[in-house]
Amino acid sequence: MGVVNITPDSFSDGGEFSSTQTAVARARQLIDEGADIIDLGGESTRPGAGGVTLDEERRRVLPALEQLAGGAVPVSVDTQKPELMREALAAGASMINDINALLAPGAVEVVAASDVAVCLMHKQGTPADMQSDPHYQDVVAEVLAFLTARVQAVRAAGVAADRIAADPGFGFGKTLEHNLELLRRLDRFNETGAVVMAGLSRKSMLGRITGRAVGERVHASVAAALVAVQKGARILRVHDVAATRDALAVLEAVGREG
Ligand code: HH2
Repeated sequence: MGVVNITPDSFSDGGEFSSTQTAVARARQLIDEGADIIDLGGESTRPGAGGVTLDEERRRVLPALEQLAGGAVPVSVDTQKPELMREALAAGASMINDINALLAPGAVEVVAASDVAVCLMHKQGTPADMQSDPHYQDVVAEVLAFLTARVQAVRAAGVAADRIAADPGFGFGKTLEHNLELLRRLDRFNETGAVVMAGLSRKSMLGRITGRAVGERVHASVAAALVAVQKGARILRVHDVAATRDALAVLEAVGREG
């Protein structure tokens, strides 16, 4: 899954693709590099982010979606807002990626009334406050329990398990040690019955490990992506598609024997 943030303030690519034209061009570049899904986002959820209005998010996302929907690969929309989910589905989105796990009133119903895929992500707190003091007794058990309950709730509303991805939400209300523990045990998230998705690309945990600024985290991101796949992730949310593709090609070639 190649990420395109149509925002002025995303931590990883803020401002680079904030017009419809640059966002669509970026999406097409990521498709050429081998992305199987494009994830369009119009709201930064970086630590400390304040959120955007529905009108502003709609203005950022829908024009690019309209140009990309029905093209070479399915388009996912990264939003927490049920109203935008509904409009995105009408405009041809194939997936809803919700860092709030469809907890907003009406969100489950919007997805259930469609036939698209959905990603349910865990976070502790909100982007505005989530990194102030993340706290867990047992991070893997708590995130797993949350995602299992959300997968069950969405399935109960009529969404088949093979339409659902579950994502532990690296960096969303987690310390470096919490993130590492989740990555070590990522295979456990298959217990949710959903496809496991992971977003580690360019995140600050990689900056903490390597000492590198956000624009210099490609190698660390690729290493993290390979670990995630080996631990069972089936969808990788990444900014650097070509580099990740090459690494996955090596992994697949090694695994092909037998
Ligand atoms: N991470 C970000 C945003 N959306 N969705 C899922 N499912 N998993 C993630 O890990 C995830 C996500 C944050 O990264 P990015 O979009 O690059 O930055 P920003 O939120 O600042 O736009």
